[in-house]
Amino acid sequence: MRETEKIFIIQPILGDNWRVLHDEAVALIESAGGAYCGSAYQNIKEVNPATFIGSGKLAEINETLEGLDGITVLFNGELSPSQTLNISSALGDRKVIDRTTLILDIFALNAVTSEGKIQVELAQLKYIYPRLKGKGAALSRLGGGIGSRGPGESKLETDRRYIRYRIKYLEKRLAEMSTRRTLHSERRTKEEAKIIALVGYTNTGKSTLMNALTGAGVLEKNALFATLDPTARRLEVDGAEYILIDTVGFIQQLPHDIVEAFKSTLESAVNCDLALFVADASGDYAMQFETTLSTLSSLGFDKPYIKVLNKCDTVENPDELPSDCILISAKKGLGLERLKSAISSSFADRYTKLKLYVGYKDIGEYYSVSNALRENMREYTDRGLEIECTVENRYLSKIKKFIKKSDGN
Ligand SMILES: Nc1nc2c(ncn2[C@@H]2O[C@H](COP(=O)(O)OP(=O)(O)OP(=O)(O)O)[C@@H](O)[C@H]2O)c(=O)[nH]1
Ligand SMILES: [Mg+2]
Repeated sequence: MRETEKIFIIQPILGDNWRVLHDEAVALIESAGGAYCGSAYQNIKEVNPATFIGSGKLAEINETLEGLDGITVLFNGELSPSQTLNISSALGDRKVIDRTTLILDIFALNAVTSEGKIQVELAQLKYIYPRLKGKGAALSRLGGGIGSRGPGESKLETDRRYIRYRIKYLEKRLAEMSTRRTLHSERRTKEEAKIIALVGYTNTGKSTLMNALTGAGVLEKNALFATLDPTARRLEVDGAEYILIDTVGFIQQLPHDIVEAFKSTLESAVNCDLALFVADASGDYAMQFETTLSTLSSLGFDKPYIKVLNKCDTVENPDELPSDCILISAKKGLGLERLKSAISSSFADRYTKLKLYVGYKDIGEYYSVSNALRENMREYTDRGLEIECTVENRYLSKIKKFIKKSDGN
């Protein structure tokens, strides 16, 4: 087995959440199979275009690391190719990776299905491609280990033309897979089971909750991005059937190329009927909810959601947690009944059962709006159709004309 790679963090102090970003970087290093071995921090007022942080600070870090071989430096932010090169040179040609490269590396390690692998390779190649311009040396300096793993590993150093060709090829394969899935989900819509999506920050317990609710047996692990491939299971709540899906988690500054590559996977979450936003009650849950909402919104998400605070067993004063959240412990099985009633009432508040009357002359018009409702019963009478149906409230105005008055007309 390869010796565990030791990683030293350079943390720029920019904005007020640098501490959380730093602690996340330590967890990211562990999730990538590396060992955290220390940090240097610098207050940044203005980004130095050549080296991001100041050159004096870099000289100081170089001294600290002097004589320590085999230590990789993680710059906890996104670097341009020339910044990576310059920092590496200032540190005696040490291997330097940035936060994006590290996250891509973890994704590469954890991708299981062929779709997941393609998505990761695509994200990696898209990140690397513009970085191969001019002096492409930043890459070859990676020299194996963390930051250079993944499905495209052996090809990273080949030329831009090959990468361009490969990106096109992978995009085409992903599109084919996505079409197949759309067909699948159309069939599912016909079955009418509503889709509930577990979404949220990484490592907050989405998969543990999936297991607690459905006995799915999916991987739960104290690591970032343990889940990459979505799983779907049936879930029964108060006699109603739903499909619960567990999918990839989010993090602050999730690389754009990853969101883009995982768009097709995330589509199932974006198009759900209800989302459960899961956050860690013992962590910075406000930031976690905000990151989840903004990442999903960038993909067009506009569905109702319930905020769920998990890991409540680890909090001393759960009473102090925000009251608009459902408090649970997926691991201990606490609060699950409360969550189920919140799910039921979210749906109950959103749907109305109605009787409709459609005169035969209006049938064309009825069909043009009928996809907004679910027919439970239909009867043909002398003058038209009598229909019992369930309608999502936001579509009520579309079918107003057909709603049967209580006097029978
Ligand atoms: N104390 C405590 N730990 C929990 C609870 N729920 C989950 N965990 C732990 O949190 C860690 C992450 O759980 P997962 O279910 O894998 O989290 P996830 O959100 O699916 O994470 P990713 O798939 O990596 O994004 C595991 O070590 C779980 O055992 C809980 O209610 N209480
Ligand atoms: Mg998971």
